Amino acid sequence: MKTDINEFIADLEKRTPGEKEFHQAVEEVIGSVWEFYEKNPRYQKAKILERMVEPERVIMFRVPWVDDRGEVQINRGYRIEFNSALGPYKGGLRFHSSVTLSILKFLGFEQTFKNSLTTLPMGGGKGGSDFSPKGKTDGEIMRFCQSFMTELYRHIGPNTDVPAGDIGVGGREIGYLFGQYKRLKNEFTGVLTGKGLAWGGSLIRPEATGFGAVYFAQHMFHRIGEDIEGKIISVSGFGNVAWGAITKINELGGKVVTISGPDGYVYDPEGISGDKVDYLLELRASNNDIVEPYVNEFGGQFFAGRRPWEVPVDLAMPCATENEVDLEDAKILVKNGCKMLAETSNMGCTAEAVDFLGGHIDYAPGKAVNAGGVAVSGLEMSQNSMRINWPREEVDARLKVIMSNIHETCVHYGSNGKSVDYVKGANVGGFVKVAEAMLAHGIV
Ligand code: 2IT
Repeated sequence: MKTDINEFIADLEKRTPGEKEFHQAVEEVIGSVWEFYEKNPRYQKAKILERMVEPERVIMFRVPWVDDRGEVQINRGYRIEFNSALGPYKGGLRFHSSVTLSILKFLGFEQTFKNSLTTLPMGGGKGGSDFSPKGKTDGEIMRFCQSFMTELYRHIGPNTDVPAGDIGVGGREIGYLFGQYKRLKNEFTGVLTGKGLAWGGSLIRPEATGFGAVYFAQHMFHRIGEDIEGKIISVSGFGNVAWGAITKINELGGKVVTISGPDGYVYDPEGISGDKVDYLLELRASNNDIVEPYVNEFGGQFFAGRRPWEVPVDLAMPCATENEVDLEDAKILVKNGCKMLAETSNMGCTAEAVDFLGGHIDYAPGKAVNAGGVAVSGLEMSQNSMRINWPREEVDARLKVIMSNIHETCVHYGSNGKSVDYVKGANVGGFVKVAEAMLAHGIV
C-alpha cells in the first residue's frame, strides 16, 4: 500500500515515463483527495487510487488515408477507455497535431471525474489523432474520418463507449464518423454525440460547454454577492466553446473584450457582440486557425504572438487548450484586479498558476466549469435511447440544474467557512461516486 503522496507520484512517473500532462492531471487530483483517501481504509485496501490511474483499456491504431494529391498519409489514432465505473466510456475525440498518448490520458483521467460531477451515468474516455484539420480540404477530412472509424467502430457502441467532439472535431467530423460507423455496423444508434439535429443530435449541444461555463461563473459571482452583468471578461480561443461562452455572457449583460488564436489575440474594447459573434463561426469554418482577420472586419487591436491575460478584466475564461495560463499570466491577471478565473478549457492553467490563483482569487477548474458540454452529451444519449427530441427549453433547463448542482458540490466539499477551494471541491466531489461504484463492483 502506498503510504505517501510523493511515493505514489514517483511510482506513477516510473511506470509512465514522459507522460507529463498525465502526471500533472493526476497530481492535481491526488493532492485534493489524498487526505480523504487516507481516512478511508476501505478505499486504500481496495487500491482505488492505484486502479484509477490505470486506464481500463488503451487502443492505438494506424490511420492511413490518401490526400488530394494522391499521396499516402499516416496518422495515429487513439481511444483511451479510462473508467467505466459509472457508465459507458464517454468523452471527446481531439484531432490536433499536438495530440499524444499523454495528452489523451490526462483528458481521459479528468473526464472520469468531470462526468461523475454531472450526476449522469457516464464513465470516462478520450480519443483522437495527431491529424490536423488545419488547411485540409473537406474531402481529405472525410477520408481521414472514414479511415479512423474503420478501426474505431469495433471498440465503441451506445452501451460501451460513446465518443464526441473536442478540438478539431465538430459537427462536420462527427457527421463523417457517424456515417462510416452506420455503414460498417448497419445500425443507426446513438454511438456518438454532437450529432446534427436532423439525425439524432440534441438542441443546445453546440452551445452547451460555453453556456454551462457561464452559468457556473454566474454562481461563483452570486456566492460573493455579485453578478456577471456589467463585468469585463477576457476569453481565449475562438472556437465552439468561446463562441458559446461569449453568446451567453452577452445575454447576461457582461462584456467580452478578447478572443485569441495560435497567431495572437484580439482586444476589442467595444465588446464582442452581435455580428461579431456570428463572425467567429466564419473564422472557424475557414480552417485557417487565425484570429487576426477579425480586426480587418470590426476594428480593435491585434497583438501577435501574445496571450489575452495582460488585459485588465473582472473575470478570465480560458476557452482554448491546456496550460494556456502560466504563473506569469496569473500574476498579471491578479495585479490588474481580476476577481475570478473560470477555467473553461481542460487543465487550462499550469500547476504553478493554479497554486498562485488559489491563494489570491476564486479559481474554478475545468472539470467543474466545462462539464456542461459532456452533460448535454449525456442528455443527447438519453434522448437517443428514448427516441425523442426535447425542446430547447427543456435541455437548457436541465443544463442549468446540472451546473447549479456541480457548483453546490464544489461548495459542499471545498468550503472552509468563508472561501471555497473549487479544486478540492470538484476533485473530491467527482472522486467519491467513482470510488464507491468501483468498491461495489469488486476487484475489476
Ligand atoms: O472535454 C469534454 O468534456 C468534451 N470534449 C466533451 C465530451 C463529450 O462527450 O461531449
